[in-house]
Amino acid sequence: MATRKVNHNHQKKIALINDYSGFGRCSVAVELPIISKMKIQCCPLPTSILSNHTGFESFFFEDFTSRMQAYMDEWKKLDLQFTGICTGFLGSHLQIKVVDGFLKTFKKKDTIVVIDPVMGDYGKMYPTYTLKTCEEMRKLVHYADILTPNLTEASILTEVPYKEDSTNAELYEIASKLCKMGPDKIVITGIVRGQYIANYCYEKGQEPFEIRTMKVGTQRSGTGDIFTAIVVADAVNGVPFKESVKKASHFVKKCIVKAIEMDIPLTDGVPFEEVLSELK
Ligand code: PXL
Repeated sequence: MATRKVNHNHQKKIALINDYSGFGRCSVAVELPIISKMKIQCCPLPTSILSNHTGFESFFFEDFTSRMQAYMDEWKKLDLQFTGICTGFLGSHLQIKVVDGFLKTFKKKDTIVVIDPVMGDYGKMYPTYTLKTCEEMRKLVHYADILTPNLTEASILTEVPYKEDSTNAELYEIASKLCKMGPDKIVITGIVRGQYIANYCYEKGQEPFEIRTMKVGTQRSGTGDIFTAIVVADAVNGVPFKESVKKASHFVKKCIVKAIEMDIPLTDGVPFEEVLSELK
């Protein structure tokens, strides 16, 4: 007797490849609730498990690289089809290779791939990053439809020296170089412009634009992950890029304002739970 195959693909879903940090509100811990709130099923593939993120003095860390293939194989057996795939913090060049395999297997013609090339900040690479990891990350960028680097990451990827006060002409040059590497849409995040924070947006064949929000307080962990989660969920929901970047910037600002109001330590991320119901 032939068995009827169950179809697990009646709802849009996003595969989320990122670390699981139990405290500090970053990566999967913030992206999953945001994607759910935006009415998309979220399927996390953990890259590592941490008690709390690396911005704290001490943390427990377990690398998941050697388990990822077996985990992916089960998803293959279930014939899961993803409308979106989103990648974040990747710990080693070996892990990037595994993610490359995931994209080869699960990226279909209509899958939207968003890559947040988490590599560094303030002009410096994170200590876990090596030249080899950067090289592998450059290869991964090739799969992206949307790329969400900060200025440090955009500079590392394009090998353009980091300049905090890059002009729009310089940002255009960096973004067009990134576009030639694969993605059609790029948003370079967190550019300090006096009392504003700007996101420089580049869309292939269109006039670039900048979305500015008033700078409040200092940067906090996890805000980049919130930003990327909104961008990927909106892309899957068919929201235009400009509208989506605007929404993400304003939501992040709202979360930071709430964090200041509640006197949340800088390490602890932002209390997005307090304002999540306002996210559409
Ligand atoms: O939000 C970026 C991030 C993600 N994952 C881990 C981190 C950080 C930033 O510190 O430590 C584990």
